[in-house]
Amino acid sequence: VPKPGHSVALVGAPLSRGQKRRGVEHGPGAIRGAGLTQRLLGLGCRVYDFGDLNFTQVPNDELYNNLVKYPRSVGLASQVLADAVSGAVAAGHSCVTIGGDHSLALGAISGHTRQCPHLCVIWVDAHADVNTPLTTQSGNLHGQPVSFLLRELQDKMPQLPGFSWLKPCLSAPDIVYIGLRDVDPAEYYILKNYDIQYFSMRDIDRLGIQKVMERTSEHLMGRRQRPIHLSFDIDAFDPSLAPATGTPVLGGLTYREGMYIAEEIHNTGMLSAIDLVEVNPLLGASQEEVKATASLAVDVIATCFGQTREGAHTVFDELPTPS
Ligand code: 4U7
Ligand code: MN
Ligand code: MN
Ligand code: MN
Repeated sequence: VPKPGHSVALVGAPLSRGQKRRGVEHGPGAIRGAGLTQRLLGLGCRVYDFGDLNFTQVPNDELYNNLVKYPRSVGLASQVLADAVSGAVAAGHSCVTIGGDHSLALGAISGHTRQCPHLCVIWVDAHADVNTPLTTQSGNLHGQPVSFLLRELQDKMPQLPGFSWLKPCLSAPDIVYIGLRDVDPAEYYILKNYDIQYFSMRDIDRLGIQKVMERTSEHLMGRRQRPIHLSFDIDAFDPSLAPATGTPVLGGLTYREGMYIAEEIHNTGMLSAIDLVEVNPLLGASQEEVKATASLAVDVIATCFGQTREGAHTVFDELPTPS
């Protein structure tokens, strides 16, 4: 008996003010252009494409503290996205947010927790994105979203213009990182001091991706099953596979490791929302590089919804017989 396919909401989030390179606002177009909807339909999913959200730039969006860029624009866009994700999950969909830069995750996760207060987060990234507005060296908000979400960090967070709507909604034990290989000193301090579980590329080298996924499940779901929010930064992959992205770092995930992560997340049966971020079609050296990066993003999402490497997910239940 075929299982009813997943009901998937697609939300385009062309947010780019969380970082300084032009082009990441075209990520949703590139990922759609790589055939995302068709692939999900082919897996038997019902797809509801909500189109791209309209993020208006806030005029006179001055630096916070002489450093943090576009706080009001990022804050407002995240608020709009939070409402969209919350609405999609409330309507019974699994919500896929296609970015856009990674600052959008603070809105997506915050909106998701309104419907699923006990969700957990798997953050796949070369970076920890847990700088606070007071520790960031770049001033870019895409390197800070996790700090806005963690309850334990709130006494270290200044009140940023544009963020008064946001309440911290995650605790340190609720998140696991996979793929880290470029962590700032203050971020390392936070990971260690607040006991945040992470699996760096070195850990993947030592343990293998299978044990990493086992331990991730054990850490997040050992006591009870809970909805998963997957926040997947395409720069987690090796730059040879995902060149069209703003902050590439050598030594990333292989294709097989990335697919294994997505397969295991699908196998939990608990996936509730995904962010797929940091695809920047203006940064590939060629059209081929842009296409490869966007279709890698589609492979991750399709695998999260049941595409397998060993055979079709859709049921084939009768062989033709000769008459
Ligand atoms: B991404 C960085 F300093 N840590 O804070 C920072 F190295 O969403 C990089 O993971 C952040 O791509 C990368 O700017 C943000 C930097
Ligand atoms: Mn990131
Ligand atoms: Mn990153
Ligand atoms: Mn399935």
